[in-house]
Amino acid sequence: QQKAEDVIKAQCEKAPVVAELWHGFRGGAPRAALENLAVEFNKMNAGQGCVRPISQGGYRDLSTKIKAAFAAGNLPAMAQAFENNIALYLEADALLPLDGKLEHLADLNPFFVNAVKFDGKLYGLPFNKSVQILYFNRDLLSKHGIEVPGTLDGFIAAAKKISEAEGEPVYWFRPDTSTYAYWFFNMGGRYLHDGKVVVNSPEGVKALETLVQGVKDGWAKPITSGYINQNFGKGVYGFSTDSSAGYSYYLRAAKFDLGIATLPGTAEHPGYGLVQGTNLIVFKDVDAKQQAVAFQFLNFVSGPKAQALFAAATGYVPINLKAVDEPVLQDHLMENPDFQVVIDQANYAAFEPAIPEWEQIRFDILGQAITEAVLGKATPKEALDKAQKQVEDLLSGKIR
Ligand code: FGO
Repeated sequence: QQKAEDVIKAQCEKAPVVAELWHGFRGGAPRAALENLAVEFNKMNAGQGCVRPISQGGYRDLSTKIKAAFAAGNLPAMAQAFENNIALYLEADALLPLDGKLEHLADLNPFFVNAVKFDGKLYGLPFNKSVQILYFNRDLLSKHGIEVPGTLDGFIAAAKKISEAEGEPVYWFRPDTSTYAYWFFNMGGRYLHDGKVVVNSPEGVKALETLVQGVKDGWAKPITSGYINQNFGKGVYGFSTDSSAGYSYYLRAAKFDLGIATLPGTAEHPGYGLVQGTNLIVFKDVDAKQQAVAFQFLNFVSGPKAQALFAAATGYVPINLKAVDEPVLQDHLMENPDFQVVIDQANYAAFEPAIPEWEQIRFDILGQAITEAVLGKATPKEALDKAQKQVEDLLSGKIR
């Protein structure tokens, strides 16, 4: 079988119009699923135009390259973008509104659609949107007679109990803004207070203290290099709170019975999971023929069938609400009933702020603070207070 990338190359050589799609998938099921959609689209659209997905590295490499392309004037027709990336690109007036262009809009998850509206206009198509879920080692829970925890306290208690019995921490986490968001949001935290970004709220300190204390108390293990699924085998894995888009990677790497569940929250409802993954955007300063192909592609990939295929292959949330009625997704749910977790968790989800500076804040400021505190280089309060100062300097234009 020919590699999808080579098929696309051949398809685009013959096409009168080539619309590039810059993305941040390095490989694995997400990249394969995206390329498969492009192959299908290009086949249908033969003789008219083709879409060529181009990996730019990871998500942050992608936004760096897009910013460079603003200056160089070599923007693609389409790209993936987080909500905060959209806010940033809008400062450069670089995006085409999608209002009136999306065939499936009425069927798309309104929660995700709402997140890509800026000043009442639609600037993105939610495409590969993920939500955090609870991953767990079913064998380990059975061994210790522990049920899947439903509440935050129950979660900590379960992690403690198994960790004590195993003699090592079984809740694995990456000390980053994503993992932290789960604890932060479920302890009642929010980042925006009357339009001001606050990263050192009492809830923020409490969330970070919980992780730091978890490490000290021996139930939480920081994974400082690679994804969690890349570290299986290096100890006893029990739980993680991670993106649903990791599902294919986790399944492939796990030598144990992998379970997934909605996040521990309260007695009344599941915990809130951070929404990650990206939207597709169309750039303004690009040939109209390419833009026309881009719009056709957006309509293709947001259809129920394409979304059913894409979600089943990856663990991303199907953004078209009709995707669940598609035979592909019905069959997938029969074979793997766990997938329902992803759909259910999408009802309990939360976003980080969609402000232009957020990417810088989440990695270079807040992310740094979280890592420092978890590694014991500062107390949670010290680390977050310092981060708050940096956020204020950044937003007031001092360090931009
Ligand atoms: C990733 C990043 C952002 C922003 C969140 C932002 C930028 C986070 C987090 C930093 O599509 P998602 O849900 O999941 C990714 C998907 C495709 O690569 O598969 C996941 N993956 C990949 C390989 C693997 O071995 N295991 C695995 O789980 C991968 O995480 O996006 C989640 C992880 C991070 O990239 O370290 O979104 N994120 N908000 N990145 N640039 N800007 O505002």
